[in-house]
Amino acid sequence: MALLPILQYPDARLHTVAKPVKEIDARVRQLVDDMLETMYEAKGVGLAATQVNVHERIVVIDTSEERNDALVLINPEIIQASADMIVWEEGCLSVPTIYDKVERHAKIRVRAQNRNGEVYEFDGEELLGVCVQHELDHLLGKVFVEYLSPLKRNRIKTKMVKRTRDEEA
Ligand code: GNR
Ligand code: NI
Repeated sequence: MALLPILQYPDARLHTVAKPVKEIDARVRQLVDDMLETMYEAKGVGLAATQVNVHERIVVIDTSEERNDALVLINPEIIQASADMIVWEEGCLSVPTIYDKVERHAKIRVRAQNRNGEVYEFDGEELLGVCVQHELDHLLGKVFVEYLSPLKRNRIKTKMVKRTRDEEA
Protein backbone atom coordinates (compact mmCIF):
# COMPACT_ATOMS: atom_id res chain seq x y z
CA MET A 1 0.00 0.00 0.00
CA ALA A 2 1.15 3.51 -0.73
CA LEU A 3 -0.19 7.04 -0.73
CA LEU A 4 0.04 8.62 -4.18
CA PRO A 5 0.58 12.36 -4.81
CA ILE A 6 -2.53 14.05 -6.27
CA LEU A 7 -1.94 16.44 -9.20
CA GLN A 8 -3.10 19.98 -8.42
CA TYR A 9 -4.99 22.17 -10.91
CA PRO A 10 -3.84 23.80 -13.23
CA ASP A 11 -1.33 21.00 -13.86
CA ALA A 12 -1.41 20.28 -17.63
CA ARG A 13 -1.24 16.52 -16.95
CA LEU A 14 -4.84 16.71 -15.64
CA HIS A 15 -5.88 17.23 -19.28
CA THR A 16 -4.47 13.89 -20.49
CA VAL A 17 -7.03 11.49 -22.02
CA ALA A 18 -6.83 8.07 -20.32
CA LYS A 19 -6.48 4.83 -22.32
CA PRO A 20 -8.49 1.64 -21.71
CA VAL A 21 -6.98 -0.99 -19.40
CA LYS A 22 -6.10 -4.04 -21.50
CA GLU A 23 -5.31 -6.54 -18.77
CA ILE A 24 -6.41 -6.43 -15.14
CA ASP A 25 -3.27 -7.87 -13.60
CA ALA A 26 -1.32 -7.50 -10.33
CA ARG A 27 -0.04 -4.07 -11.40
CA VAL A 28 -3.60 -2.77 -11.92
CA ARG A 29 -4.81 -4.29 -8.62
CA GLN A 30 -1.89 -2.66 -6.75
CA LEU A 31 -2.75 0.69 -8.35
CA VAL A 32 -6.42 0.26 -7.32
CA ASP A 33 -5.34 -0.46 -3.71
CA ASP A 34 -3.06 2.59 -3.67
CA MET A 35 -5.83 4.76 -5.15
CA LEU A 36 -8.29 3.57 -2.47
CA GLU A 37 -5.78 4.33 0.28
CA THR A 38 -5.12 7.76 -1.24
CA MET A 39 -8.84 8.54 -1.61
CA TYR A 40 -9.65 7.57 2.01
CA GLU A 41 -6.67 9.46 3.40
CA ALA A 42 -7.68 12.59 1.43
CA LYS A 43 -11.33 12.17 2.55
CA GLY A 44 -12.58 12.17 -1.03
CA VAL A 45 -15.64 10.32 -2.32
CA GLY A 46 -13.86 9.40 -5.55
CA LEU A 47 -10.50 9.40 -7.29
CA ALA A 48 -9.61 8.97 -10.97
CA ALA A 49 -6.24 7.53 -12.07
CA THR A 50 -5.64 10.77 -14.02
CA GLN A 51 -5.34 12.60 -10.67
CA VAL A 52 -2.42 10.40 -9.63
CA ASN A 53 -0.78 10.83 -13.05
CA VAL A 54 -1.71 7.40 -14.40
CA HIS A 55 -3.53 7.79 -17.70
CA GLU A 56 -5.63 4.63 -17.77
CA ARG A 57 -9.41 4.23 -17.34
CA ILE A 58 -9.50 3.43 -13.61
CA VAL A 59 -11.69 5.06 -10.94
CA VAL A 60 -12.39 4.35 -7.27
CA ILE A 61 -15.49 5.68 -5.47
CA ASP A 62 -16.98 5.43 -1.97
CA THR A 63 -20.01 7.60 -1.30
CA SER A 64 -21.08 5.62 1.79
CA GLU A 65 -21.43 7.41 5.14
CA GLU A 66 -19.35 4.69 6.86
CA ARG A 67 -16.55 4.80 4.23
CA ASN A 68 -16.66 1.02 3.86
CA ASP A 69 -18.32 0.48 0.47
CA ALA A 70 -15.59 0.87 -2.14
CA LEU A 71 -16.50 0.72 -5.82
CA VAL A 72 -13.77 -0.11 -8.34
CA LEU A 73 -14.50 0.99 -11.91
CA ILE A 74 -12.14 -0.23 -14.62
CA ASN A 75 -12.94 0.82 -18.21
CA PRO A 76 -16.16 2.52 -17.01
CA GLU A 77 -18.78 3.77 -19.45
CA ILE A 78 -22.05 5.64 -18.91
CA ILE A 79 -24.50 3.56 -20.95
CA GLN A 80 -27.64 5.57 -20.16
CA ALA A 81 -28.17 9.12 -18.95
CA SER A 82 -31.48 10.76 -18.02
CA ALA A 83 -32.64 13.80 -19.94
CA ASP A 84 -33.38 15.53 -16.64
CA MET A 85 -30.47 17.31 -15.04
CA ILE A 86 -29.52 18.25 -11.48
CA VAL A 87 -27.27 20.95 -10.10
CA TRP A 88 -24.81 19.80 -7.44
CA GLU A 89 -22.17 21.65 -5.43
CA GLU A 90 -18.94 19.89 -6.47
CA GLY A 91 -15.43 19.82 -5.10
CA CYS A 92 -12.27 18.08 -6.30
CA LEU A 93 -9.13 16.77 -4.61
CA SER A 94 -7.16 18.38 -7.46
CA VAL A 95 -8.74 21.80 -6.69
CA PRO A 96 -8.90 21.78 -2.85
CA THR A 97 -11.18 24.25 -1.00
CA ILE A 98 -12.99 25.28 -4.20
CA TYR A 99 -16.67 24.32 -4.44
CA ASP A 100 -19.17 25.35 -7.07
CA LYS A 101 -22.38 24.27 -8.76
CA VAL A 102 -22.26 22.04 -11.85
CA GLU A 103 -25.16 20.68 -13.91
CA ARG A 104 -25.15 16.89 -14.42
CA HIS A 105 -27.51 14.15 -15.59
CA ALA A 106 -29.86 13.34 -12.71
CA LYS A 107 -29.64 9.57 -13.25
CA ILE A 108 -27.15 7.40 -15.08
CA ARG A 109 -26.50 3.71 -15.73
CA VAL A 110 -22.85 2.68 -15.58
CA ARG A 111 -21.02 -0.37 -16.94
CA ALA A 112 -17.51 -1.18 -15.70
CA GLN A 113 -15.18 -4.01 -14.80
CA ASN A 114 -14.30 -4.80 -11.19
CA ARG A 115 -10.84 -5.73 -9.85
CA ASN A 116 -11.37 -9.31 -11.08
CA GLY A 117 -12.21 -8.17 -14.59
CA GLU A 118 -15.90 -9.04 -14.27
CA VAL A 119 -18.31 -6.71 -16.04
CA TYR A 120 -21.04 -5.22 -13.82
CA GLU A 121 -23.63 -2.46 -14.07
CA PHE A 122 -25.28 -0.11 -11.59
CA ASP A 123 -27.56 2.91 -11.49
CA GLY A 124 -26.40 6.14 -9.89
CA GLU A 125 -28.19 9.27 -8.80
CA GLU A 126 -27.53 12.10 -6.33
CA LEU A 127 -23.96 12.04 -4.98
CA LEU A 128 -23.08 8.68 -6.59
CA GLY A 129 -24.39 9.73 -10.00
CA VAL A 130 -22.65 13.09 -9.80
CA CYS A 131 -19.40 11.50 -8.62
CA VAL A 132 -19.32 8.99 -11.50
CA GLN A 133 -19.83 11.81 -14.02
CA HIS A 134 -17.10 13.88 -12.29
CA GLU A 135 -14.63 10.94 -12.35
CA LEU A 136 -15.35 10.01 -15.97
CA ASP A 137 -14.67 13.63 -16.91
CA HIS A 138 -11.23 13.29 -15.25
CA LEU A 139 -10.51 10.27 -17.50
CA LEU A 140 -11.30 12.52 -20.49
CA GLY A 141 -8.91 15.18 -19.17
CA LYS A 142 -11.65 17.45 -17.87
CA VAL A 143 -11.75 19.14 -14.44
CA PHE A 144 -15.08 20.45 -13.04
CA VAL A 145 -13.87 24.08 -13.01
CA GLU A 146 -13.99 23.94 -16.82
CA TYR A 147 -17.80 24.09 -16.52
CA LEU A 148 -17.56 27.44 -14.67
CA SER A 149 -17.37 30.87 -16.31
CA PRO A 150 -13.95 31.98 -17.62
CA LEU A 151 -13.92 34.67 -14.91
CA LYS A 152 -14.40 32.17 -12.08
CA ARG A 153 -11.99 29.71 -13.65
CA ASN A 154 -9.26 32.31 -13.98
CA ARG A 155 -9.72 33.40 -10.34
CA ILE A 156 -9.41 29.76 -9.26
CA LYS A 157 -6.34 29.28 -11.44
CA THR A 158 -4.61 32.33 -9.95
CA LYS A 159 -5.45 31.21 -6.40
CA MET A 160 -4.16 27.68 -7.05
CA VAL A 161 -0.91 28.88 -8.69
CA LYS A 162 -0.25 31.18 -5.69
CA ARG A 163 -1.02 28.39 -3.23
CA THR A 164 1.24 25.87 -4.97
CA ARG A 165 4.03 28.49 -5.10
CA ASP A 166 3.59 29.22 -1.35
CA GLU A 167 3.68 25.51 -0.54
CA GLU A 168 6.89 25.09 -2.52
CA ALA A 169 8.54 28.17 -0.94
O1 GNR B 1 -14.34 14.19 -2.82
C1 GNR B 1 -14.99 14.62 -3.78
N1 GNR B 1 -16.22 15.14 -3.55
C2 GNR B 1 -17.12 15.47 -4.56
C3 GNR B 1 -18.23 16.23 -4.22
C4 GNR B 1 -19.16 16.58 -5.16
C5 GNR B 1 -18.99 16.16 -6.46
C6 GNR B 1 -17.88 15.42 -6.83
C7 GNR B 1 -16.95 15.07 -5.88
S1 GNR B 1 -15.58 14.11 -6.33
C8 GNR B 1 -14.42 14.60 -5.13
C9 GNR B 1 -13.15 13.76 -5.22
C10 GNR B 1 -12.49 14.00 -6.54
O2 GNR B 1 -11.86 14.99 -6.82
N2 GNR B 1 -12.65 13.10 -7.46
O3 GNR B 1 -12.14 13.28 -8.68
NI1 NI C 1 -12.04 15.42 -8.97
